Amino acid sequence: MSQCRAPPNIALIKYWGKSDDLINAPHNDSLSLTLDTNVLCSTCMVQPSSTDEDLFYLNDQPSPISSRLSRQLLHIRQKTGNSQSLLIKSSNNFPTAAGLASSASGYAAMAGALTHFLCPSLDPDHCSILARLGSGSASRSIHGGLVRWSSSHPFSALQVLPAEQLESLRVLVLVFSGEEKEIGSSQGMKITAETCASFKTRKERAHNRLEKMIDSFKSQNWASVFELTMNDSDDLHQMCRDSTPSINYLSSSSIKLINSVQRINSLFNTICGYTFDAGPNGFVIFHKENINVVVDEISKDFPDLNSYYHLINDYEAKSSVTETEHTEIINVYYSSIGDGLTCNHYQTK
Ligand code: 2P0
Repeated sequence: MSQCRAPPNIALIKYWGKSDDLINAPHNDSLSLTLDTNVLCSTCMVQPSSTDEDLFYLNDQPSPISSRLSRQLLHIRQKTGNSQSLLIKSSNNFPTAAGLASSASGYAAMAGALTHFLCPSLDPDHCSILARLGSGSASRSIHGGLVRWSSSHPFSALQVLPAEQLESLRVLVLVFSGEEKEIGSSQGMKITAETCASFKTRKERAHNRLEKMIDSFKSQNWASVFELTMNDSDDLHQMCRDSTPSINYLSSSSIKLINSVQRINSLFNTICGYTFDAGPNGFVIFHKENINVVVDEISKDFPDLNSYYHLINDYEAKSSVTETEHTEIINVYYSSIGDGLTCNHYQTK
């Protein structure tokens, strides 16, 4: 049996729009940081099925095989010529209702376990392509560190910088809502592509920012990395609002967090950046030496961050921890930059 673990990733230059829906080919290149599997992770186990059918379990519950998983299965079977039926078990170490997309980590772990079980000699690039067939952003979770996913054929994701070169970077995730979003990202991308005027020049904007951001990472110009991150998040959410129907993924808490980060940056010379995906939850990126300033300032606007201080392991709480009512924040994750997919093979009896 093969078992793989994969983390989520957070895009600094966002994937939004597809040039081919069937294979999740992206409209523009994107750039992401891979999170740490010790904090957030999906696990997938693949072994031979005891029946003639493929069987799938999600979080220990028998579940139907989604069209996305079918696409992965078809692809790997065509590639390997191996058609044995499989038992596939996938689970997340974070609650499905945590308000965080589990598709990137989930489909990356599935791609890893299917590849590892059926064709261990396939290279990680191919694994990334298989992950993409499940969910576009999953292609980036195969690799660790800073990852670029290309919008040119064969649309694979490649590592730009390994995690060890990003050792002091941290991502603080503030979960504001666990509710299902009204418009999922695939649908949101389609609406934006069809109706938003500024989408026509999105590819160029994303490309310019991405090239500048890679240069900024390499020259360790962190203020520029954080500025570009915020600009691209703002770009995505402006395009969504300018679509018909207008899509608003941000909540009043997200806006408040944007204001907190802007205040921190005006007081301390751009030491952090915010970014938001297709939902209200906030991701704040900074270096661990700035943790105290970042957390202290954000706590002024979000007093209930107090009760999560124990999860923010670099933070030295200066004030006494007071249990406050959880009015806005429903969960907090604090992650360093991780190494991506890991796989193991076990002999089953
Ligand atoms: C990203 N997002 O780059 C962007 C930013 C959301 C906002 O990738 O249809 O779940 O499965 O390819 O990967 C979410 O989209 O979409 C996403 P599919 P996916 O992270």
